[in-house]
Parts: sequence; C-alpha cells; structure tokens
Amino acid sequence: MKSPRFPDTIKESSKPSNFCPGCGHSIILKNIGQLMADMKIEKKTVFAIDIGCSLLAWDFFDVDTFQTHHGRTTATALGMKRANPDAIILAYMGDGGGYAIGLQNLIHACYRNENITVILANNTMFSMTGGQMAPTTLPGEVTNTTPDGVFTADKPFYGPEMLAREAHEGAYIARAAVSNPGQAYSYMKNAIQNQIDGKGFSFVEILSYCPINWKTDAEGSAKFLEKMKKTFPLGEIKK
Ligand SMILES: Cc1ncc(C[n+]2csc(CCOP(=O)(O)OP(=O)(O)O)c2C)c(N)n1
Ligand code: SF4
Repeated sequence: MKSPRFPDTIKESSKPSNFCPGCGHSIILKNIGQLMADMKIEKKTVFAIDIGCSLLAWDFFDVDTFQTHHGRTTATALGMKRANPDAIILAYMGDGGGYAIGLQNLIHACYRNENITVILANNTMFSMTGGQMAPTTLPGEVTNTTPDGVFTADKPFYGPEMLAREAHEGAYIARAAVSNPGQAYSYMKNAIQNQIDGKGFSFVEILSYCPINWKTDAEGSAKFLEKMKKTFPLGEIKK
C-alpha cells in the first residue's frame, strides 16, 4: 500500500536523511532502494531492521518494515519468510547486532540455509550507543571502551569467512564496501537473486563509514575505510 506521506518513496530523492553527514548507512540504503526498484520487488519485499543506526531506516522505503530487539533481526526475518514464503526478506543490521549479540541467529540461519538475505554494515564499532568496541574493531583501534587501542585480539572477527565455512551449496556470501558502491550493488543484487531463486541463505557484509565515532573528516573517513579494506578483503566468498 502506498504511504500517504511518501507516495513513491523509492523514487523520492528529496527526503531528509536521518543519518549523520558522511554516514555509510545512507549509501547502502540508497543502493538497496535502487535495487528494489530495478528488480521490481518493492511490492514483495519485507525490510527487517535491527536496533542500532540501521533502525533510522524505519521509514526510508514504502515497503513493509519491522524492527526487532537488538541482534534478533535474523531470527525474526526467517520467521517472516517461513510464514510468507513468497515474500522477499531483506534483513539489515550493524556489526554489533549481527556479530555480537545476534551471532547465534546468523550462524544457525546459515547452517540451516534459511532462504533470506542479510545485509550487515560493518563500521568496526557499536555506533548508535557512542562508539564502543565491537567484534570487528581493528587491532590498535581506539574506541570509547578501548582508549589505548584494542590489544586483546590480534585479529578482528571475519563474519563472511566464518559463515562461508558452514554454508550450504546454494548459499551466497560476499563482502563489499561503501567506497565501491557499484560492486556493493552487484553483490546485493546477487544475494537477493539467490533468495528469489530459492537457493537459500545469502549474506553481504558492507564496510561502512561512521565519521562521528571515528572522529574523522571526509578524508580521514576515506583513509580509515581503505585500512579496513586491507584487513577485510572484498569479494564474493561463496557463490
Ligand atoms: C538487547 C539490547 N542490548 C543492547 C542494546 C543497546 N544498543 C542499542 S544500539 C546498540 C549498538 C548497535 O551497534 P551496531 O549493531 O554495530 O550498529 P551501528 O549503530 O554501528 O550501525 C546497542 C548496543 C539494546 N538496544 N538492546
Ligand atoms: S553514529 Fe555513525 S553509524 Fe550512526 S548515523 Fe552517525 S555516522 Fe552513521
């Protein structure tokens, strides 16, 4: 059903952003909106969002949207898919929600090859709550909870690589970055197509900017993202 406020939201480009200037979520969401329009799936899509800055997307699209308890988006999304097998379910979350509190949901959805698509924005920290250390925080990275830099882990958490080890034959798993939006678009499209084709679990991690908690300007954000790309290689990990 069309929203009275935003009669054609996906094509609407003048809507104010809820995100901080320079935030990567806006780029990912722009891509998701474009994909829904290009793939003509707006009427069938259910958008599932977590607590964290992803929830600021609650009214971005004129599609059915629900928001869950922190980290539980994957479990709720797959329940929605099982109850509505013809719907296309896009679950959207941060690295804190997906890889810390919600990790068991992600692993079991992958292990059971649930036919949903999960898009996860990795900005190396818990951003909405002020920039605490997350599983993805880089070695030496300063956060609010690691003022002297992270020293407890010599490597961060590699979500797509871990999921790929347990993934079924039909699963699709990739990592992209907001600095390469064309590649991110194409990987997310492959993931959604995987679901449409009924092949099972699909997952795309997208390396994303958080200038507010990184305390960076535009140039500093771009540089930090390049550093992330050296740690977290981009590419299709399972297809
Ligand atoms: C069960 C529960 N635990 C903790 C919180 C507090 N909380 C809200 S947002 C958030 C951080 C989210 O970080 P992330 O998932 O990385 O998303 P980002 O904000 O970085 O996009 C936390 C810990 C909560 N709302 N509910
Ligand atoms: S705190 Fe970071 S992730 Fe959240 S909206 Fe601002 S820039 Fe984006």
